[in-house]
Amino acid sequence: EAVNPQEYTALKLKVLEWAPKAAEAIKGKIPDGANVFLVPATLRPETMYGQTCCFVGPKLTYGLFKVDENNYFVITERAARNMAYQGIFAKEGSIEKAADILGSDIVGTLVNAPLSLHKEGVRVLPMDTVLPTKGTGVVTSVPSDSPDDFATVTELAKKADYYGIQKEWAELEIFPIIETQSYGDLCAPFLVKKLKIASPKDTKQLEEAKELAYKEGFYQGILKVGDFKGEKVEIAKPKVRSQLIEAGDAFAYSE
Ligand code: A2H
Repeated sequence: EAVNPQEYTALKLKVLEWAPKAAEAIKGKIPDGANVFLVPATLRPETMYGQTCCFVGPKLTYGLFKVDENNYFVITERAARNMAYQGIFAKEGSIEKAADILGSDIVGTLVNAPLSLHKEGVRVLPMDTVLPTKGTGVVTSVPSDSPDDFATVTELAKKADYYGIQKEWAELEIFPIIETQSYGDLCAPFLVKKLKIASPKDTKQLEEAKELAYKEGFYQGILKVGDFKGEKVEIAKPKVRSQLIEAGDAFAYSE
């Protein structure tokens, strides 16, 4: 890891409406009217059109970290420490935590997902396989192009009661966003079916699906939506990333 730093795109998903328990946890801890963002780290900024929800680890603890007077991020403390040395917070080198929030308490929160075709916002949902040691501990879900994400939303919709969510939160329409030669325009659902992946616990097949989807999408994919529609993913990827960063909806984050 130290040899090969990973350059992520950190996306700012603004909280529109808190789940009740999260609202309780942050009550009185930040100024009235301050903006709060959930901040997933992604390697595929060109897929952000396809966001249908945002995952947190239900058992993980997140912090509400101050960026500046009016803006706060919900991320792991580990990610906040890294960000403090990357010029992301107003106060270089130090972090200021306003509150702790348990992942499961954030579930149900409505957030705005930049570029997503779901303009009404997407819900925060639980994903058991979120690693606390990678990225920000927040993962934006693109089930059209990520086999992990597709397997998880399928599982959540199937067992909505068990996961304590509303079924429709996991069933937002999955729009095709990238055309590929080998797997059609819904790469992840295609591969999950082809490799007979039944649940997020099929980690070995998911690893294979992820590899296939990543290679095919990156090297053969063509964007079907957005300002760079018709362009190869390889070419469009940095353009989508720059556009998000220039709009103030994302920033570079590395670890
Ligand atoms: B990717 P790498 Cl469409 N735990 O974003 C588990 N997974 C995490 C994570 C964490 N703490 N933090 C980030 N990730 C996911 C989009 C995407 C991603 C697509 C296709 C493949 C893909 C939408 N989800 O990743 O180990 C995030 O999901 C497959 C490589 O640092 C992030 O990019 O290489 C990716 O894993 C980072 O994984």
